[in-house]
Amino acid sequence: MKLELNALAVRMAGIAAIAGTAAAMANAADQRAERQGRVAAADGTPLQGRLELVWGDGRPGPNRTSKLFATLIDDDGRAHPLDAVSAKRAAGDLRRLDNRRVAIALSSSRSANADGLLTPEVIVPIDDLTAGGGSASKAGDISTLAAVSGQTSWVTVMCKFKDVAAEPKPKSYFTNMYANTSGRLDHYWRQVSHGKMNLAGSAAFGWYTLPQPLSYYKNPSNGYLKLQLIQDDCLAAANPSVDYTGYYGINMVFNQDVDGYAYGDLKSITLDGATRRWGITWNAPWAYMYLPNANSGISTLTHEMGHAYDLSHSDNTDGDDDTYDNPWDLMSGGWTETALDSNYGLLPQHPIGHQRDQLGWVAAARLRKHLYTTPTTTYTLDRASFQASTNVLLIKLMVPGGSDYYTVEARKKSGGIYESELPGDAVIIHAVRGGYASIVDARTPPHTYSNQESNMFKAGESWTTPEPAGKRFKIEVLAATQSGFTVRVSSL
Ligand SMILES: [Ca+2]
Ligand SMILES: [Ca+2]
Ligand SMILES: [Ca+2]
Ligand SMILES: [Zn+2]
Repeated sequence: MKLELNALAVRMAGIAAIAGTAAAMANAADQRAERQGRVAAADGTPLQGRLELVWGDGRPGPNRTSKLFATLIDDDGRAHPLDAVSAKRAAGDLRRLDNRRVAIALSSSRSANADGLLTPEVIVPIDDLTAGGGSASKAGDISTLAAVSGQTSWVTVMCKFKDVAAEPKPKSYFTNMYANTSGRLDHYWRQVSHGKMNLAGSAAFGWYTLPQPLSYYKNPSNGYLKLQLIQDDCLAAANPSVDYTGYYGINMVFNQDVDGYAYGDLKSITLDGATRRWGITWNAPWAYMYLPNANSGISTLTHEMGHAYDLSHSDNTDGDDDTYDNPWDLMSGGWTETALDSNYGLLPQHPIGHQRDQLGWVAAARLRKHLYTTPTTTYTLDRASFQASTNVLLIKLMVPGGSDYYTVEARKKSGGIYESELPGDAVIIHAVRGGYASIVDARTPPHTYSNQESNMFKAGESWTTPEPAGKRFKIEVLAATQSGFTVRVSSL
């Protein structure tokens, strides 16, 4: 224990030193180039800039893996790829620092690993400091996502490798993917946002031939797609025909898989004379079309669009490294418990209530915040897919003395095509800790995949949150209704 405390003290001292140095640097911009030159020599001077994270989602299947690419963009616009494992360790919760201004102290002994990736020792946010207000204590605050509303048009850019002739689908396929008809993207996003946003004005362009063969876009040391390189070439190929400023996001579709991953991000790009954030996704054929005997289809492309709306994965509570084991969420499942379209493949299920809430899609009149001091209350909870309902859509149970809470929502298989393959009709509960949601399980230990009866609370069943007395809630499902459940919440 003593050793752990000592290690923490050393770490805290390091963070304080970086914060102090960063503040000094902000007042000495003219020295920046010189200092960054020294960073390249790894003398311990912090590097600063904007941190960019890109999610990589492995091809769907039982051993699906995720990948996180972390890059520091310095003030001269240079990209410094970071080793993600070191970066996670250095930041604590790396995901909270996405798109924030950070200072990074590199290992003094070894600044880059064998792949040429920088290996950070400590990463701290400094945007509060450079803004002249607040303090480092704000660093751990959960950032609130920007609400997504109105028209968010997307453009699909179809790019083929110079040495691969195949055109897996014609342009009409990608244009029709955006239709406001069942099983297509405009319809899906209108449904899950309860009409708060749409994809009107979306379009597709291509095929364009990339200037280089496939191997050129593959990192020889780790086999991964070179995301920035193929983005630059693909968007440049379409640039004369596409005015990117008219779109919220860009779905890049390629004619062959390079590394077994699809990617999605919300990132700052300069295009057509504008510098702003675009949603952007990188898709292999399995992420956008049906392939026989494969877990393929637009559930993955839609999941990447979720990342491009700034959503993170949800999870369950089994404690494994797999964040694809919550089949109730677009941002976790997507390859089981989803409907299948013979042309577009696997269709996405709805996002969980926590994701909807983050994007501003839960109407205030249908959201209930239940505090510990709130008297015992019975709620009429309707299935999350029921847009026209005036009953409760989402209950948040606020744990006293912190920012953690639980979400309670109802899901039904009768909620349209996207919900038709759900594990069942039930109330489901998520623990939201540090801003990230995990579906709870009444069984100990939790199931490794959360499509089980113990993840579903039905009439006559109840669950009590695990906090100590004085901080916990009991959730009782009293009865099923035609469109949901009645749920009683009491404090214990
Ligand atoms: Ca253009
Ligand atoms: Ca898990
Ligand atoms: Ca699992
Ligand atoms: Zn993902």
